[in-house]
Amino acid sequence: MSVVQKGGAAVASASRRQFLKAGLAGGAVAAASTVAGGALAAGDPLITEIQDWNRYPGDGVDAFPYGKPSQFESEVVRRNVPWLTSDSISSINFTPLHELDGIITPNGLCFERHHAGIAVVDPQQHRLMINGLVDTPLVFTMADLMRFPRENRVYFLECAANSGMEWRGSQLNGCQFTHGMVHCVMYTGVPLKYLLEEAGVKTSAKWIMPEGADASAMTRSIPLEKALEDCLVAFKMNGEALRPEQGYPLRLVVPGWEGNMWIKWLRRIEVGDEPWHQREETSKYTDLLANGKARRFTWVMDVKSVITNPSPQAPIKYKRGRTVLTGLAWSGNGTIKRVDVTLDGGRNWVTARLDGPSLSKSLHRFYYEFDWDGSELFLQSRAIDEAGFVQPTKDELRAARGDNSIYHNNGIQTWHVNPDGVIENVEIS
Ligand SMILES: Nc1nc2c(c(=O)[nH]1)N[C@H]1C(S)=C(S)[C@@H](COP(=O)(O)O)O[C@H]1N2
Ligand SMILES: [Mo]
Repeated sequence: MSVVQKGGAAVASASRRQFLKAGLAGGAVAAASTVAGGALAAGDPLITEIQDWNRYPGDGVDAFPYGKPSQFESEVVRRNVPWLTSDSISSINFTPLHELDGIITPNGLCFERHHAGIAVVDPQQHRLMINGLVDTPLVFTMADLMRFPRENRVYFLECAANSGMEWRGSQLNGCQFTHGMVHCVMYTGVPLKYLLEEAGVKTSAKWIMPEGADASAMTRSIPLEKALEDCLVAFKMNGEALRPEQGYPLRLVVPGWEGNMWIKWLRRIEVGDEPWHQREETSKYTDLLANGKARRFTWVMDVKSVITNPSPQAPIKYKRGRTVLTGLAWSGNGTIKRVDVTLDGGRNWVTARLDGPSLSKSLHRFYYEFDWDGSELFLQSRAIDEAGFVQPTKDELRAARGDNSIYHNNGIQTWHVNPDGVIENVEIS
């Protein structure tokens, strides 16, 4: 749909009719509302003068053998919160969700979480071993792996610590920081099932333990059932080789489950009959409850959503009128069935419009178009997944799990829109 921003009135009104006919979710667009620049600005040099880019030829092909974003998009980058960790080797940065649209995260913007920095692994020298409770221990080269049938699947990866700083109250001002430990790409990889079948899993086997080739040698225990169901040994993201930050040349994909289990620089998979209780599944990534006990394992990333625009890093820059609200929803239980949004902190809810592919265990994009009257708003979104789970309020989460938790915060987020369009992270639940 093209909303005409400059040009003749006739064109503008035709497109206005289409715009209204297309049916906005929630409907209420006042007839008088105009978009910025709707009226022809007499004498605007950007219209009347020929600009340089319109006059001189640009760079030829091959000026950029590997293309990159426009120089005008230099603000669209991952960002770190320096006080969060003492160094950048075991640290985290965040996906700029407020700058993106659709459901796919561009490779260069996928958030990074490393426990010992980015391993630089030569694919020629990389090996994947399968050992433990198998008939034949095996070692695969990358070339060996290319001879197995592969699959292409779009999945989100969310760190269990995403929104962790927000557990006790609102902290960080921007959805990049509150919700940006999530990315969603199309993986190409070999189903782990084929590799385990090749080695011949013994009947006593119940668990696998993938291990990374980085200096943290990260290890996690994963039930064999999940390994056989939908895990992938992936070597491509969005069609090209994994980025070094994402585990080049090989990473484990564990759909719908917490990011920590998606071992990067995957070098070994041990098959066993019990979980190993490694550091990352005991002292870390477990949910400490009010009574001081911790949940043993919490694997699935529950239903969650966030409004990405408007939001603190994406304020409203006009006084009133036509406004596009958009955001992301996801669930480790499958697809998203519905997203509701409220402009008044939960008194009235309307159903948002889902647009784009609805793929199991991947990000979903929602929109709600409305006419802002310039008054203060309390924006929230609430997602419902195909299993019927409804995203909880933060109070509901704290009632169930107490104040000590960090991980697995899927509570409803509130943005406070001030009449001047400035937006803040607040909590009203
Ligand atoms: N080998 C290895 N795998 C790892 C990690 C790591 O530090 N080393 N970090 C884990 C954590 S905690 C998360 S959230 C995800 C992050 O994946 P990303 O860097 O692609 O966003 O990778 C996981 N896999
Ligand atoms: Mo993580």
